[in-house]
Amino acid sequence: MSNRLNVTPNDLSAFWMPFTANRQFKQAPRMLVAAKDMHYTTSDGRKILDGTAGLWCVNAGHCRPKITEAIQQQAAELDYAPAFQMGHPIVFELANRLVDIAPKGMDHVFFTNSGSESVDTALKIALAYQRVRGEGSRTRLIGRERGYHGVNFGGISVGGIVSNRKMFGTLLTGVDHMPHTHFPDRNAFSRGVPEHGGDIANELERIVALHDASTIAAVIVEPVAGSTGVILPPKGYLKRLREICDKHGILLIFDEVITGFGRLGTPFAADYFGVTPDIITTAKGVSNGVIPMGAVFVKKEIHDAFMNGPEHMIEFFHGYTYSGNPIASAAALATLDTYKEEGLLTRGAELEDYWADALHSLKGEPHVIDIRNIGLIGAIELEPIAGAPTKRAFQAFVKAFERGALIRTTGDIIALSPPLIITKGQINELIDHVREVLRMVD
Ligand code: PXG
Repeated sequence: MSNRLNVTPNDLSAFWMPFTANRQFKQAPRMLVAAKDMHYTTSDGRKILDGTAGLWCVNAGHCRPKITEAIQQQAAELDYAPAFQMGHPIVFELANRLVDIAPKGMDHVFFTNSGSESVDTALKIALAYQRVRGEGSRTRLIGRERGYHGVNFGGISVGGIVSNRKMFGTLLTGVDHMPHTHFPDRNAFSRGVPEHGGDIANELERIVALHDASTIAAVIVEPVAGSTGVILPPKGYLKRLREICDKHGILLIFDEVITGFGRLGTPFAADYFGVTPDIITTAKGVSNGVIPMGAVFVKKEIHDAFMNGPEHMIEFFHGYTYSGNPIASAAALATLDTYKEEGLLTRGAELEDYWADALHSLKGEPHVIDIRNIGLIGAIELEPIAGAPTKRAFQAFVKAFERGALIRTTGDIIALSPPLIITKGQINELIDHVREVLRMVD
């Protein structure tokens, strides 16, 4: 184990931390120095049960031997290979392996290094595809209120979380947003997919009528929205979006950065809902979060539409220095092996009922106004403290960490998304921590 284990840095000021209350954190830092399977170890030597798979990414659990070894070996053998006009075998093998588990028809993969890059890549593929097929007037992109599609300019333009957008100017032009699908008045304490509100998908027809289909390239949604506080698609919603997109020649993009790779108990959310989009964005679980990687899955027709023109010409002017990086590719292959050997891409289905029962046992605890679940995702929504939104949930987060559990909060919502290796005993332990914490907070 690293000799850094017990060293606490004494100057925290240089690192400007992402999505963090920097001044508050630096007064009382929460430092993780090691991890194994379901647990982190803190700098003061405490074990923390990981209720969030890191940030929704460590689906196979921490420091899994196969993945660690693959990275070590690859780093010693071929560290980096240019990604443009050159190749290395392992990334081709990875693309094939990914296509094997992807929904039928998603036959091609474009590699990126994060969810944000996957989203911007997908939006660019959609725009360019409409152009290469002779529909160049289709330049509009449609997102959704409360959507999260990463932090790059394309992603925040189609995204719908106001604090992620308001500081950054006019963003992309020609973007519109569908309404979100959160109806707590009708759907509170639903188990799984909520019953009410699926017809809100018809708002897409209104947007099409406003702009005309001939101006719209693509619609992007998270099949299950995570970052905004776990919002589920009501019954029939995604199927209806698919129908409307088909009717109007609009591409449908599923942002599966958190739902991809087993989170719902199926390899992808597209499998869970029986709705196949035209493009799927992924990251996180593709490499178990261990090394940055993202993968955009594309239908054959879309890919093939680019394979025209002179053969010496680059077909798509897009890519990253690290697209399909050898070490990330090795990590992803070992991740897929681990998922397969341990049945992790479908383990969520076996645990879904147990998980739902455990979560919903929190009904009636102080401050709880809604509980939502799907696959191995759970959300507990708290009544905000009057005049101090987010404070109660943040208190819960800090107290849970002190007690030995990592949970995630957004607004006044606690979101849970443990590694897919979690045991029933650990589910009980996690939920008991949350129960105790709810009884402690203001
Ligand atoms: N799309 C979706 C649907 C995401 O959830 C991204 C894109 C961006 O991925 P990158 O790799 O660029 O961060 C995400 C990321 C949380 C949380 O606690 C969620 C994400 C990231 C960090 C925290 O909900 N999702």
